[in-house]
Amino acid sequence: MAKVFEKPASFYSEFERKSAGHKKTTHYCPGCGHGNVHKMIAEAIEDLGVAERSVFVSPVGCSVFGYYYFNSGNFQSAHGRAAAVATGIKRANPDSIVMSYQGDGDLAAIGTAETVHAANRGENISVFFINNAIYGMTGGQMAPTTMIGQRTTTTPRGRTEVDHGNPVRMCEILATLPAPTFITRVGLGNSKQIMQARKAIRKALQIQIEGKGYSFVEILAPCPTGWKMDPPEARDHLTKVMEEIFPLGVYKDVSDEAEAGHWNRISKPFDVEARHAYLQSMKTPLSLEPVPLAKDLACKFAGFGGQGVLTLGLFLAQVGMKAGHQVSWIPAYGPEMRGGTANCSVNICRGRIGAPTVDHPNVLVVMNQPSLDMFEDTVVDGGWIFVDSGICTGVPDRKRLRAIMLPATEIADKIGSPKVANVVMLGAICAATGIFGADYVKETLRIIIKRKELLDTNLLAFDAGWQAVVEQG
Ligand SMILES: Cc1ncc(C[n+]2csc(CCOP(=O)(O)OP(=O)(O)O)c2C)c(N)n1
Ligand code: SF4
Repeated sequence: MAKVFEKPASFYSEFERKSAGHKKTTHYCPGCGHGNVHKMIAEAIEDLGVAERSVFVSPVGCSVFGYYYFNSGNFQSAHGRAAAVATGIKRANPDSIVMSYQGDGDLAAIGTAETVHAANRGENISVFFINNAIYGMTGGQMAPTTMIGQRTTTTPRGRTEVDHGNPVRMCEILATLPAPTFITRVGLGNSKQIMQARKAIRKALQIQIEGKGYSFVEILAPCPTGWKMDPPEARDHLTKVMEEIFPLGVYKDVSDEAEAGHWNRISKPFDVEARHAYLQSMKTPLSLEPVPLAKDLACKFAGFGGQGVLTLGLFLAQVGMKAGHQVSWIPAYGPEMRGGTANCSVNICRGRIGAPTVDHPNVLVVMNQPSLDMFEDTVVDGGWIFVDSGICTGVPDRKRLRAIMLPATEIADKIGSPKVANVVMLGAICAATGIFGADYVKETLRIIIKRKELLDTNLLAFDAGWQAVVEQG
């Protein structure tokens, strides 16, 4: 039977997103490692039969245009954030096969925190780390992996330990963590290494397909342009020099022991179950019992900057969190520090939160007229709207919405501080919706507000808001 060699179907046959005249070739320089690795990933995706489920997360760096080439789901993330973006995609779509593809500047400089924490959480993703010891895209500056003595545009006399520190070795660092399943370093220096790299890429994807957790494949790759070498010289440099500093090999592999869905429990430096039970049994004075939630809340809090609408959202989100629910809080600031508009979205849900921004709230609090004008129509039918009636001149549509008109700022003034108008509103929301009991919320405020005088004023404000709603019947 004839063997047919062709481009994998998970690679576009023509790169339509590129400009006219460049639809057949990649944008990479001759001899660049990115092209090789792209091809290996595309072949693996196809051979493993996951093309329809694959999502490729491109970084900022020379491979920023990954979406030109991969006929898969594609995301282009902000610099260094690929592992965080991949985490979000995977968690929201557990059936997807998510690849975080990153250079050394992206992964080991600006993105170090995301990288370490995604690995430490044992996210079920595959990370492909292209280490060419330089910032290729921006013209050859020093990278965290640049070697001692290596000349770059920012180390014209060579990197030194004293001025710049030693090259960062990511496999060695990540292998100290208990959660990752597979950590390996491979190279593209010769055909034997390329075969090993191919195998490692497949293995990383296979581990994810089986739900066994986090894989990290570091690939030593040539950058002839940044290194000022021709492609054969660059390959030699890779095997003769880079490998000494970055030894190839498997740094961690617990894939045989890993169980699907329990990947971050597989290597046990201590008895995880016993430790967890012990921590759960600790009763600190600050712990609160969970309370059930009758209805998911999607809230928007809006007003002038300085009125405390963001803090109001934060308080309610914290109460929801203490009560044991899924919560999110996303602020949106106007450009001015004070006097500008501000709003935030808060979700408090029994299940997973799909998107943190709230476009159609079932609870809206408006502390000024522009916010009432802007957001009233976005509230779902039958939703709640809380209006600071001392500030807003308009009246919401009471036929469509459940409206509470409350002079929150005036009430706060009487208590002694207009700043606690937001907590007056918090009291009103809890009283009207019945979402959380007064004692429970006040207990949470006692935990989160540390200064006694502030706490006392806030507790008074909460009670006043609650009372005002009770009096309205
Ligand atoms: C927030 C931010 N900071 C800096 C940059 C500039 N920048 C673009 S790519 C890059 C480094 C790329 O190097 P690397 O991750 O090693 O990838 P390579 O280009 O070598 O593949 C930098 C610093 C940017 N785009 N965004
Ligand atoms: S600059 Fe280096 S990393 Fe970038 S495309 Fe060229 S060879 Fe590849």
